[in-house]
Amino acid sequence: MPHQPGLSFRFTHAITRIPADSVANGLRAVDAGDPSGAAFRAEHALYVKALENAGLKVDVLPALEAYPDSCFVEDPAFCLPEGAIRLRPGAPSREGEGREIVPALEARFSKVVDLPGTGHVDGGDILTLDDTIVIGLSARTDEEGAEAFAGLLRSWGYRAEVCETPEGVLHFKTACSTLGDNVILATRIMADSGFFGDRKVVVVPDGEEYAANVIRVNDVVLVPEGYRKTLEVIEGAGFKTVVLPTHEARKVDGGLSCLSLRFALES
Ligand code: CIR
Repeated sequence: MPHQPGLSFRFTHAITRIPADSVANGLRAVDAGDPSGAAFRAEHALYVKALENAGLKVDVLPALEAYPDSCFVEDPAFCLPEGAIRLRPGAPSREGEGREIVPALEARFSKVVDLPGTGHVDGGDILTLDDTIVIGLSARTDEEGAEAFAGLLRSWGYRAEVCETPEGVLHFKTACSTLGDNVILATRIMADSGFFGDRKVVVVPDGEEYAANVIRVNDVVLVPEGYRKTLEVIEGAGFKTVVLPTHEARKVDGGLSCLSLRFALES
């Protein structure tokens, strides 16, 4: 795929979904207490505002009580300038979220297609760089899904690579993010994995691994609140930052990237 400067961080639009009260039943690896729907909605409102301040038009979808994890809209779909792809999330309780997000995709894209086959891919396992789209195999993204997704991307003219998400990491992007401009933010284990070739990797300081999930949105990097050392390394690498609370999302293994689908459209 030709290098598309800014593919990974130049956006015009985002789709988000308000957290439901049922988020208290959201999936999590370790129980650190239930998130509160009301407190999560307050944090979510700040998140939407930050995306708007970064220049995006944000579609805010209504809460879906039937799907506790449905505010994590990154997982059931994937968007590129030329079209959207409905994915099949790997957790059985989340599989129906793909169907629920289709109307919002159709409102923004003339081309909306399904992940071919019967395999599973969570959007959290897809890292878009300016020259490659990396798909991490994980407990949620299986080989069949990843290969079908990579094939679809290649048919659209993109370069796609499938690799292994390190053991014990929920999603590939739980442990790394693109800061744009060929710079990756990653935990030590991801930085040492060799996935990123000769790209510059900024390593998240020990003990702050949760802060590896940030999002570059146009001219700013959104960073979770409470990770001072990571904030310093990102700013030290020359990026402007905006800090946002993610305390409720974190209780159910969610981070900043999971809460939106971000894309660039011409109008
Ligand atoms: C889940 O386990 O599916 C949700 N509780 C959290 C999803 C986070 N999504 C993401 O990292 N893309």
